[in-house]
Order: sequence, then C-alpha cells, then structure tokens
Amino acid sequence: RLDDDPSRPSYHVTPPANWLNDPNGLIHWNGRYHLFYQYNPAGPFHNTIHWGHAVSDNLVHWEDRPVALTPSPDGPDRDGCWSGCAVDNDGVPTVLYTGGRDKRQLPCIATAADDGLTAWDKDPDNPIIEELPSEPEVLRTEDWEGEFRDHCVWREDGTWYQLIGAGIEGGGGAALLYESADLRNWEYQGPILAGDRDTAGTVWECPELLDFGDRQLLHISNYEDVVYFLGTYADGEFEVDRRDKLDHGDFYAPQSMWTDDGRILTWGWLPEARDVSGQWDAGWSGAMSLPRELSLADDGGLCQRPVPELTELRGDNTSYDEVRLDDGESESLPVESRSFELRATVRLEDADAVELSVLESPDGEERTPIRYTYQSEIAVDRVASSTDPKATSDTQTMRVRPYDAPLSLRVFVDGSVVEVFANERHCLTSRVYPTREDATGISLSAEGGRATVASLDVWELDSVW
Ligand code: DQQ
Repeated sequence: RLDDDPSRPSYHVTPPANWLNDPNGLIHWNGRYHLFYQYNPAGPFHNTIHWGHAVSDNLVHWEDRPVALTPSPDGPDRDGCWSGCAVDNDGVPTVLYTGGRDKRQLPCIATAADDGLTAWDKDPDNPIIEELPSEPEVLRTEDWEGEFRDHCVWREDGTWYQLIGAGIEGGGGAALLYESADLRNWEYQGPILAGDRDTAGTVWECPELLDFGDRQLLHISNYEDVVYFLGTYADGEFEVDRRDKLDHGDFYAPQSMWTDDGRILTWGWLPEARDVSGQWDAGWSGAMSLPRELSLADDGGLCQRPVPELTELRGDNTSYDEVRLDDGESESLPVESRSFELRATVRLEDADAVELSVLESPDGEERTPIRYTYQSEIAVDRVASSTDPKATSDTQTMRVRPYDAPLSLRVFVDGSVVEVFANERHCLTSRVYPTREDATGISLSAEGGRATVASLDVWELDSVW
C-alpha cells in the first residue's frame, strides 16, 4: 500500500495504489463484509477496469484481497469489467456486471469459485443480455451503441428483478426493469422511472432501489450528482414524492449492502478534486466514503449516519461542554491532526454564521472552512484549501433541515477527505489537498453575532489497515 502521502486517507478505503472508482458487488457473506470496486491496477487513471476487493470482519478494519475480476481478452468484458452487484442465489454468491467491448455494454454474470469470494467463474454464455430494448429506444452516442449499464438485482416471491441504468434517445436517464426466473434469462419490462433530461441528466448510471418497508428509495448517478427519489415502488412503477441529492459534494455511483442484521449500508466513490497530473504524481486516485447507514425518519425523510462501528477507531479525545463565541472571535482547538472525527452541536444565537475551519495552517494560508449560516446552509469553502494549482478551488453547499433547531454536526477529516454529516440527514463530502505540513489546525469562529458550540468532541482516528 502506498502510505507516505499526507493526502492518502487512512480510515477511508482506498486502492492499494492506482485507480479506484465505483463500489461494486457489496455483500455480507459468511460474516464478512466484502467491498469490491472498479479498479485499474495499471495506473491512477480509468482504463481496462478490473474489480478490486477489500474485506472486513467488523466494518472498521479492512484487508486488501487479490483482484477479483479481470477483463477476459476474448470475452464480452474485454475492455473492462464495469459496475455491478452481488446476490446470494440460494447459497451461490453471484455477481452481475457490465462488460465493455468495442462500443457495446454487455451484461455478464459470474459465480464465486471460493468461499472467500476471491475467484469468480464467468458464465460461458456471457453476455446474458444481447439485445438493447427498443421501447423506449436506448441512447446511442459516438462512443456507445447504447448507454445501458450497471445492475441492481433483488428477489421477490421467487422471481429475480434487475434494474439497468440507461439513457433514452431524445429523453433523459432511465432505470430499466428486467425479470428472470434464473438470473440468466431476462425479460424486459420497461422503465420503472425515466427522468427529464433538463432536471435529471441524460444518462442514469448505477441505479439502485432500496426497500424501507412501506416506502422505497431509488437513487441514480447522472454524471454530476447522485439524485435520490423517495416514494413508492409497485408493479414496475416508481411514484416519486420527494427528491434530493444523496451527497452534495464529491460523491458518486454509490451502492448498498443489506447486512445480516437488516441494515442498509451505503458506500460511494469519492473522486479526486485535483487534476489528472496531480493524480498521476500521487500514484493513486479515488477513495470510498465511510459506510453510511440509511434509514427513514418518522417524518418520511432520509437519514444517513456513519455506521456506529466507526467509534472503535476513536483514539485521543479533546472535549468541551460548551464554547461560546462572540462576533468576530476565533477559538483554536489544541489539536493538530489530519485524521480525526469532530462532533458538535451548533447554535447560532444571533450570529449570521459559524465557521469551523479544518486543515488550517497557523497563518491561515491554507484552511478549509465549513460554514453554517442562518439561511440553514452549509458551505465547504475550498478557495484556500490548497496552494497547489492542481487542486479544485471552489465552494460546495447544501441546505439543511430542520431550519430552527441547533445543528448537529459530524465532520470526518482524513488526509484529503472532509466528509460532513448534518443532522444525520444531509451529507457533503469534499476532497482537499493542503500542501503544508502544518495545515493541521482546527478553529471555530462566529460572524455577525454570538454563537454557541456545545458538546464538542474531537477524536483522533486510527488507520483501518
Ligand atoms: N463507472 C463504471 C460504469 C458506471 C460508471 C465504469 C459510474 O459501469 O456507469 O467504471 O461511475
């Protein structure tokens, strides 16, 4: 593992070196949590994608496993083994993924050859779907004979169902439904939901349907954002009653695992926010988000919280019952770290905003402020995060609810990751690249009035490897 780079996260899953993108094939199998991911072992760029593999007994500590899927030179996945999911087919762990070959995207299937899920047998009949659906017609581009990929598979009353992400000719993205008795022969049923191109993107990648009992959630990745729709899914149709983004920052193509104890855990790809030459210099690219537990609140909204297991990583603690801030006053915390969790309750009193600045150099040349304003907005300001011109310098924002109560904030800083959870509902993840060794400070300040930060804790977090 590359590990001497201060930008390398230590408690977010990363590839041992080289390139990582989407989480794939998430499965809790024989008591172990398996996380596969889009991986290029040849370098820190997206090409000839394999499936990398990491495994954990407790969702906290991870171990690298050998590459699990490799493109077959003569197979339908010759150009890449793209995203897909895993299911338990009556005791046979099975993955469905997209093979790329020439200009085609071809659904493939493979079954586990060992209990550790380290080797997979690809089905000789791959691809399992060859014809593109014609109603509605799948979008063709210069690069692709059909935008038709990524798989979400589940079983209901003995029948298998599958969603494949697509783009529709003349329309927007869509999640297409298929049905099968045996995971190999699939019958097309039509879109469960299709988006309006202007508001939901031209292609939907990595669709996933999650069941919360009487309500369902469908999320899709539309090249820019991960949009989720909450509502009800029945008889092949998704009825939307609300929609938002799963994360408002650098987070893409998430996938979820149903654990044996009935939880829905979601990981997303945290792409880099530095240019390709910066990634090339680093020798690695991409990290996974923390595993997030998804559930529905009493008011029907979506809750997202880091899995409770992560508290096991907590080391040295700095704690305050209360920090009172006057207008313009700034308070530095006695912590120097690039790898910590901060938890606090923020009350604005009569202030316009409270700023929590992380990865801050003593002179403030490099710093990443997380600003909470009276308009109930959280902004992660990357304008001064790094003096490296290869790093993105902008501001990412999200709205938080409820508007009138104190804000409960959890911030996870890890090398180049700043992952923010607000009110256990809204997430904003940013990638930042301080260059200075002393960009490890944390400070708090208020603007335009007084504010209180209560129950403030900072824990240094250990590595998960
Ligand atoms: N990444 C995969 C595709 C998917 C995209 C290729 C989303 O299967 O559509 O690496 O990031």
